[in-house]
Amino acid sequence: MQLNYHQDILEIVLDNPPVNALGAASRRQLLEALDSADANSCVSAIVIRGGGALFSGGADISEFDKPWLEPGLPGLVDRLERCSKPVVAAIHGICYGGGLELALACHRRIASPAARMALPEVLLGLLPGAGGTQRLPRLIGARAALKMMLDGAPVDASTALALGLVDLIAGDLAVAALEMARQAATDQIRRTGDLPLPKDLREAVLDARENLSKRSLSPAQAYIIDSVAVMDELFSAGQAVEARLFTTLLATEASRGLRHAFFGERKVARIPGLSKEINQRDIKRVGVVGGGVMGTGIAIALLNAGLDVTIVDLQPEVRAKAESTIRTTIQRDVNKGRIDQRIADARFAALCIADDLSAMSRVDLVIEAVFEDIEVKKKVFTALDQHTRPDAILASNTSTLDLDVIAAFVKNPSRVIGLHFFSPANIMKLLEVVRGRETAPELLVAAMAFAKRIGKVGVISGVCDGFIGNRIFEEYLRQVYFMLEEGALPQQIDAAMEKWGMAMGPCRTMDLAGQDIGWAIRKRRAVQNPERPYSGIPDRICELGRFGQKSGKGFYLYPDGRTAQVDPEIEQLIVGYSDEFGIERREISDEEIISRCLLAMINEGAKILEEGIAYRPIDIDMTYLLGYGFARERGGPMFQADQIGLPSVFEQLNALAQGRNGWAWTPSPLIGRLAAGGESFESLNQ
Ligand code: 3H9
Repeated sequence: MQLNYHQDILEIVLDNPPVNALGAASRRQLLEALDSADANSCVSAIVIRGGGALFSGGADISEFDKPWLEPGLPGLVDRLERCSKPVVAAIHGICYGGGLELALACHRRIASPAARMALPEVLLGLLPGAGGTQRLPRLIGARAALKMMLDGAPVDASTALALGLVDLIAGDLAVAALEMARQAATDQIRRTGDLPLPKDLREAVLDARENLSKRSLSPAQAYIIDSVAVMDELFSAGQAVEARLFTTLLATEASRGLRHAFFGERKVARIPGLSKEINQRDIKRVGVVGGGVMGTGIAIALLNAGLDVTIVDLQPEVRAKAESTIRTTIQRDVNKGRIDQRIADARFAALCIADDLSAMSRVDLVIEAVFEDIEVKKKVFTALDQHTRPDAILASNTSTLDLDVIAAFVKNPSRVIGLHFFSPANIMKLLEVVRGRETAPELLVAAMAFAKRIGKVGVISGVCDGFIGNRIFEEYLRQVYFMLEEGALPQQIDAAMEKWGMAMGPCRTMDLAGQDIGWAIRKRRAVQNPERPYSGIPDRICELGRFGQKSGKGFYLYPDGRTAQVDPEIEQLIVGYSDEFGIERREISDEEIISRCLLAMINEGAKILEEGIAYRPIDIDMTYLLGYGFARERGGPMFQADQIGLPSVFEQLNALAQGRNGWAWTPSPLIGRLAAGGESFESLNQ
């Protein structure tokens, strides 16, 4: 923390890079600075600003699972508000969470035009716990404050000014803040905590509660409303409730899961064992081979990120469809006010659609998104080898084929990498970055930077059938199908998993993805891994031509093409299958469904770790949170394993291995070792 004296004004500069988080050391220094300024008759006013590019990212989230160190943030913020000298918050860049709560306790606030302010605690399963729920409504009204706290989204400087969250916007912030402090020194101090209760308190709370019942909000959102609802003329009364609710939320699995995901999203970007010296590649022009659904989605994601895109497809009707889908999707963003026409036109101008791979001669990166057949891939990669610059990166979007085999189709396999997008590619945040045996390390660095550039999170996987995501999904589905033959029905399994936190149940997911895709994979695996058979139920469904949504029926009926409707024929088929194979159907509880699905994911995840396919458990968790609809509050399968406790996971796997289809449950030795050593998956995340 720096202290600068400008005659009688003390300027306190928060200095805790990279985000000026208000960790214990910063809090201590700030408290000391305030105490000494208060006692110093030469100081007539104080300015607090952030060093570097931002004011503050808030409380130090990494301290939340450790014992609290004094001074706590709520106490410090109160102390600041009680300061006998006026304090001005000079806000530039980000001012989030505890950082904004600090600013709220200052007596005046001035912001730079590009400043952004938010109380995003809700996104971590928390509420603003340093007086935010009590001060923000007093300052800007209960309705506006509830909105900011319930969605956690930032407001820009001009919105903040209109709301009364800041008093002034100034281009030359440092100078204007000193000027404001000088003026404040002659005025009476305005303390936010002393403001009267907001006039709209009752009404805003009632409306928010009504929304709560309509949309079933999260516990953090419910507590935010509760904390605002108890606001009292006596500030400390509401604050005490806020503190209690904050502590309660901090201990919930949801908040721990969300914080795990927050750090995980950042951790996966670090590639273990790679030197920081590796040069970044500049990727500006990208080629996409294949104009189908996947290629089109990838192209939209690239265009949205401002890249030049060349799509090559041999078939004129596919090219025409790709172009019209891209135009419609981008134009929809204009119609919805997300971008202006000028940006849309620039995106259209950056698109080129061609019928020959010679159009790839200038690109920095090619992403192949053609049919999942090794012979087709061979043709494409052999041609790309001739038509691309020797230093261009060649990426395959394959989801299940062996990347090392694909890389061998080109003279220099070190320039081949896997970039596995998830459908719809312009929406899903996950990008599985697959490192082949020969992939050059600099390509991994380039691919991870590229993922970030196009708004995705890259997770690195080694080569295996299905990589991280689909390989685990296979074991999940295997158990789902076994449970169907043992007594469950698709609607029960889907409902149980969705209630637990999956965005979509497994049977509905397969209907959406296309049952024929799963069928083709099962046929291939039946040859490659005959010792690991599936239940025959999904094959029976495919034999009836029920490929899911696209054919109007799969596990369910889709009368309108989208909404799943239970089909008694499927129940008959499933029950008939059990009879045919002499499998005695029994009641399967929702708990068993959830537990078997989860244990299957955990066990395969552990095997993937042991084989070095994933670097860390967090890579698996992020794959599932970002690509497979695993609820963020649940933290991912490996996080869940730690919640259950590895000794219990190991014991349950061993018990299952003794039962029906026990071969599918051979416990991962890694789980056994970690359990015996009293360790967790989290211990491998460092
Ligand atoms: C809170 O304030 C509670 C209070 O109400 C009550 C308390 C009693 N703490 O995202 P980036 C790290 S809750 C610790 O890549 P960007 C991050 O992990 C908090 N660390 O940068 C990363 O580390 P590494 C409410 C933090 O420029 C590095 O900083 N606040 C924190 O893309 C760079 O981060 C929030 O929820 C933190 N608060 O985005 C804001 N923030 O380099 C959370 C970041 O080792 N933070 N780190 O991987 C953000 O939204 C973004 O980080 C921010 C910067 C927009 C600030």
